[in-house]
Amino acid sequence: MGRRNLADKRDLDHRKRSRIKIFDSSYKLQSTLTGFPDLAVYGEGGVLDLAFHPDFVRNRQIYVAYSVVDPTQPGNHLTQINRFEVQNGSLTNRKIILNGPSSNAGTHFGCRLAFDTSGFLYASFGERRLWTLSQDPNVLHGKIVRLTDDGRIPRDNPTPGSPIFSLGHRNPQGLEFDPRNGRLFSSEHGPSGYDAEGGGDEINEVVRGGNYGWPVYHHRNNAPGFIAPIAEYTPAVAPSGIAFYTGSRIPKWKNSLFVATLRGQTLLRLEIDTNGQVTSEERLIERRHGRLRDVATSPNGTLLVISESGRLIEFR
Ligand SMILES: [Ca+2]
Repeated sequence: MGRRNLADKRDLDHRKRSRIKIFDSSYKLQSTLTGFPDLAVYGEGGVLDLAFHPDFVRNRQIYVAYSVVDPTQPGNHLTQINRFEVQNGSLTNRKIILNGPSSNAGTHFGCRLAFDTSGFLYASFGERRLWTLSQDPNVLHGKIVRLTDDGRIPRDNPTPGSPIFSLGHRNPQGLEFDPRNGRLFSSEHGPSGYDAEGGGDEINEVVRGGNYGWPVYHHRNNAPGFIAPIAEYTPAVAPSGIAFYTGSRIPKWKNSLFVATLRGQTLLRLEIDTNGQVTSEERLIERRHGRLRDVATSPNGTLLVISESGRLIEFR
């Protein structure tokens, strides 16, 4: 397949610069959205992810996860999910969908957003360096949550009255549904040395009510009642955004799960069978473009990768 480097054309890094850039299908900058109420860039925090409402074309709603000062805990920041309408190039009608985990640490925010085909919103939260809380069902540290599109708790969540869908996560920075069957997958950073031996980065299939072990079990350690990763990386690759390739331009990549890695500076391509098992793995563009932040299928059917420095790479 061909590959083109759009590096000098555009900076798509929306993560920490407090803006969302909108491009046309030929990657020409159309407009920029700014003005996130209460946004407080702090450590690894900032603008973390955005998701389009499944009915965006009609209702113009987007969801943006970003860090804000915790008004109830001086010195703390929390991850907040906000919904906006995009009207005339501006963000309007803000609604706070969820206040996520709070901490005074500047790390392990997560956070990724994804909608399932029934219109429920999922978000992945890191443990904000308060690792024992990943096992605490009363707080949102180290959890993946499931909400209605206006932030209510669905009646059929695993625990009635709780937004928690799964627990025992450390710092999940990738979240995506398999388009073939609706199974949910996440990427997650393993321990850094201060909290357990380093490495142990994970790709998980996220199931309802699942416990992914942190901080009790990590790497490939496991015990009954806990779910081991479907792929594990030691030494660490620092997995960030993930995406299933759903385009038609590169047929042999169809339905592969791609993982952008930061420390690994590589794009992983995993083939996952319909039982959620990894059957093959390939490493692409290793150490060619620095740290890779995110990956997506484009509306043109190509595969797009964005680097930490704002370089956009297109496979076509
Ligand atoms: Ca785990």
